[in-house]
Amino acid sequence: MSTTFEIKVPDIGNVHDVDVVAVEVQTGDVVEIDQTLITLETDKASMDVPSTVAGTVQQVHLKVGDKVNEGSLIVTVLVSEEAVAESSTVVESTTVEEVKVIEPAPKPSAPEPVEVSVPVALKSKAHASPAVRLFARELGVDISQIAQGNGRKGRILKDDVKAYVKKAMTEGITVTGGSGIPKISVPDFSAFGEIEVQPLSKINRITGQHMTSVWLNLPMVTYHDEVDITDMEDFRVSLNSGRNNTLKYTGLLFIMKALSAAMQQFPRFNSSLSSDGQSLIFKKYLNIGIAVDTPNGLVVPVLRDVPNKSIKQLAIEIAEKSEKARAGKLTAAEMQGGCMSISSLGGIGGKAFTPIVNAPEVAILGVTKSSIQPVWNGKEFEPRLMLPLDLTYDHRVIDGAEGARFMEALKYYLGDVRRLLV
Ligand code: CAO
Repeated sequence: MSTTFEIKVPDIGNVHDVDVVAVEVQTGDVVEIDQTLITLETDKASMDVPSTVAGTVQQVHLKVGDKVNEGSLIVTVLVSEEAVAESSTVVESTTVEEVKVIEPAPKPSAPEPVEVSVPVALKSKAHASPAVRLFARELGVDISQIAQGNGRKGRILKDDVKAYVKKAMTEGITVTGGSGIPKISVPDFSAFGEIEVQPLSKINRITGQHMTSVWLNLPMVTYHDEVDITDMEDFRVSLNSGRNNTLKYTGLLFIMKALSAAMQQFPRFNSSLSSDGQSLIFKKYLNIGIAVDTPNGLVVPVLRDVPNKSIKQLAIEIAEKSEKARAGKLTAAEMQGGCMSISSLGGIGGKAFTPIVNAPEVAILGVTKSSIQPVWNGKEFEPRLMLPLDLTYDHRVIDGAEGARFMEALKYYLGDVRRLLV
C-alpha cells in the first residue's frame, strides 16, 4: 500500500513572492529524503528546498519563474506506508536546507582576475545548488560559463567548478571575478552611534559588480579637455524656442552626433577586444549608450544607429528611454548592443570626472557642466561657453595619441555643428 504526500514550501522567513529559479524533479522521479526539489532565490539569498519523504513524484506543481510563499504546493509524492510512518516526524521539522547570501565574496586566495563578466541575463541559467554557486564565486568563476555539469540532469557540481578552474589555468582561459586583493574590513559602526542598514537595489548590485570587474581588468586612462560650444548653444536655444516646438533639445543630442562622427573617423573606438585578448572586433553598426540616473540606480539604455538619426529623432528617443528607465521599464534588449557610452552629469554640475568604461566597450565620454570662461582670441579675452569633456579609454586598445586625436575630432564637430552635415 502507498499513500500520496504533499510537500509544501516551508517557513522561509518573512519573505513573499519568492522566485523559483530551478525545479530539480519531474513526474516519475524517485526522490530521497533531503534531495533538492526546487531552488528559490530572493534579492539577498538563495535556498534549496529538500524533499521530506522518499518516494515517487506523482505531480510537480511549480515551474521555473513561478513565485511562491510559505505553504505553496511543490510536489505530490507517492510514498509507501512504511516510509510515511518513518517520515512523519521529518515533515514536522521541515526547514529550508540552506540559506546563503549570494553576494560576491572575493577571497585573498582567488586566482588572477582577467575577463569582464558576461551579460547578467546568462547568469541565472546555471543549473547548480547555492553551495556550488557560492564555491564558484569564491574561486572567481562565472558559473554560467560552465556549459554542463556531471550531476543529475547536467547539474553543476563542485568537481565541475574545480575542473573548469584547472582547465582555465592550463589553457590560459581567464576566470571572471575574484580580485585576489585583501578585503576591506567593515567595523561595527553601531559602536560609534545609531545606524540604519538598507539593502542595495538589484541595479546597484549588478552595476557595482560590473564596475569592479572593469576597474580590475582594464588599464584605463582619462583625458580631459574642454570645447567652445557658444555657437552650438545659440543654435540649440533657437531650436528650443522654434515655432511649434514641443521637444527639449539639450546639448547631449549634439554630443551624441559628434561622438558618432568621431567614432566613424576612429573605428578603434567602435571596437571590442576578443575574449582571448588577441584580436579586435570592429563593429559596422554604431549604437550609443546613455547613462541614466534613476531612483534605483544607474542604467544605460542604448540608442541605435545614431549616425542615421536626426537630432529630432534622438530627442524623442532619449525622452522615451529615460522616462522608461526611471519607471524601471527598460527591457534587457534595450540596454544591449552599445558601442560606446556617454555619462552626462552636465545637468547637475562638475568640472571634470573619470567615468569608468562600460566594457566590453573600449571608451566612454564623460560630460560635466558648461560655463562661461574668458578665452583669448588673439586680441582680447572673450566670454565663451566652454563644455568640459572627459574621455576614458582602454589603453590596451587605444593609445594616448589616438585618444587625444579623437578628442580633437569631437571638439571639431562640437565647435561648429554644421560640420556634422558635411
Ligand atoms: N552643461 C550645462 N547645462 C546642461 C548640460 C551641460 N553639460 N547638460 C544638460 N544641461 C542642462 C540641460 O540643458 C537642461 O536645462 P533646462 O532644464 O534649462 O532645459 C538641464 O541641464 C537638465 O538636462 P537633462 O538632464 O534633463 O537632459 P540631458 O539631455 O542633458 O541628460 C540624461 C539626459 C538622461 C542623461 C540625464 O537626465 C541623466 O540622467 N544624467 C545623469 C547620468 C549619470 O548619472 N551619469 C553618471 C554615471 S557614472 O555613475
